Order: sequence, then structure tokens, then C-alpha cells
Amino acid sequence: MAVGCGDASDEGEPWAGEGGSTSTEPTSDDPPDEDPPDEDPPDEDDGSTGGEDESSTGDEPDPTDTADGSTGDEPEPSGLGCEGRDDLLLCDDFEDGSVDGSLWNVIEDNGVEVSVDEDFSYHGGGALRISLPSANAARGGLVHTAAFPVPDNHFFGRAWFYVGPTAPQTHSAALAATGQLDGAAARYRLDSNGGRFNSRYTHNPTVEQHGGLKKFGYDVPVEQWLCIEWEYDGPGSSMRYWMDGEEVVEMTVTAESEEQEWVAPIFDSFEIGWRTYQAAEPTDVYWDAMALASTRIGCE
Ligand SMILES: [Ca+2]
Repeated sequence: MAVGCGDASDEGEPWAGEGGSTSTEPTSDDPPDEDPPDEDPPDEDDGSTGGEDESSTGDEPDPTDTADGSTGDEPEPSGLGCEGRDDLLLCDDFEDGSVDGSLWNVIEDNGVEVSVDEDFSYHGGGALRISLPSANAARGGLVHTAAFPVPDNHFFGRAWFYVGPTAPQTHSAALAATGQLDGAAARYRLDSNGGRFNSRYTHNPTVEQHGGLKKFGYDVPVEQWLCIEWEYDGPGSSMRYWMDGEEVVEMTVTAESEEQEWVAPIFDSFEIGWRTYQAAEPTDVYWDAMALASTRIGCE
């Protein structure tokens, strides 16, 4: 069962996830080699005091930011299924046996296979599976546009994540919300480097740091399900993540926390999947019980 707030009018529309509807080619601000392998060495295990990458993120976020009511309260369990969830902007529990083409455009670049696995899931009897070969710029995922723009350009997300048998150690991207800002794609993302999740912002005209601005982090668990929640607040230039229900404050971005504001575009698409900018060991990434909403959704 999968539901979206939009109708199916976007079905069949060319994938517009990378910089609007102009092209399906990689955009200039996000080439496959955007990050060299040594940009975020795997041994970087201290995101709060890391190397040059952290130079723009010296302001530790105020943990009290989590108590602002709209984002910090633990939601009441509302179930993981999508049946009847008209309160959500988008919901897919991958229970239909295949990818719902009315909601998603599928990306399979450089040998990646995207499918619904009915034998392995967190919830119910199906999950999205991204089978990654060892290849540069391997990219598999789903892009949704119909729910965008979202109210107030501000949304929350929730999805259950699994990777195995290994977690890619090279630079990878898992989630991305994209829009146009001053004529170029700007993205709020969840990436990983050296097996560690990080908040990420890319907008080539204004971000000089190679590979984008980033804040570490959270160790990517291997062969275990992880509930990932996120908040992308455009007007607030704010990004938050929760892992298994706990906010990862090291990854929290606000307009006040950064030397350079992470100016959000008007989000026009959302991508979930996995892409490796450099070759990693072959592995599988799974996503299940994903949803987008205007309020925090919760893990169960
Ligand atoms: Ca499922």
C-alpha cells in the first residue's frame, strides 16, 4: 500500500530530481566525482572535532533546540502502514510487490538494481531494496515530486533503514531534497562518509567547500534496522535528524548554528536510496515504512 497526497499526474514525467525538470543528466554541482576518496577519510571518527570539514560548523547546536515543541516531542505511535494515512504527505510501506510508479521515478545508474524485496522487510511483507555493485557513481533510488512544494516548505520524514553485509565506506548519499536556488540546484541531504552519517548541504554557487557543507555524525549500523527521521525546514534554514528516536544533535543545523547559512531552496523533489561517489564493496541497502509529513511522524 502506498499513498501520496498528490494525484498521479506526475506519472511518467521524466525524473526531475536533479535540478528540476531540465535534465536527467548529472548537474554541474553534483558530478559523480564530487568528493575525492580522501575527502572524508574512514578514520575520521570524531565529527565534532574533525578536520577541515568541520571548520564551518564550530558552533555546537544548543541541545535545548530540541525542546521547541514542534520538533522535539516524541510522537505517539501511529503505525507503520500506509492504509488510510491521509494525514501524511507521502507514505510507502512497499507492500505492493513492486515500486509504485504513480509515486516514484526509479533511478538505476551504473549497475544498481532497485526492487521491492518481499522476503526481507522491517514491516509487513516488503521493503525497497537497492542492490549496489562496486562501481563509481553507483546510484539507485526513488524520486518523488508530486507532494512538492510542501506546505511552508517545511517537512518531516521517517524511514527504516538497513544496510548489509557491509556499509559503504566511501562517500555516499542516502536522502536528498532538492530545489532551485538562484538558478542552481540546492540540496538538503543525508550522506555518509567512512561509514558515518552526516548532514549535508550542496549549492555550488555559494558553497566553496568541496562536496558541500557537512556535519557529523552517526555511525551507520550494519545488518540491523535503524529508524531514521529528518526535518527539513526551509524557512528556518534548519535540518535535524533522529536515529532510533534520539536527535543526533551533532548533525543539527540551524540558521544560527553555522558560519554559512544552509539556505534552502523551495524543495521540489525528494530522493531516497543510496549512491556511492566512489566504488565500495557490493552491498544491499533496504528502506521500509517511509513517510513524509508536516509534523514529526515517529518510528512506530
Ligand atoms: Ca513493508
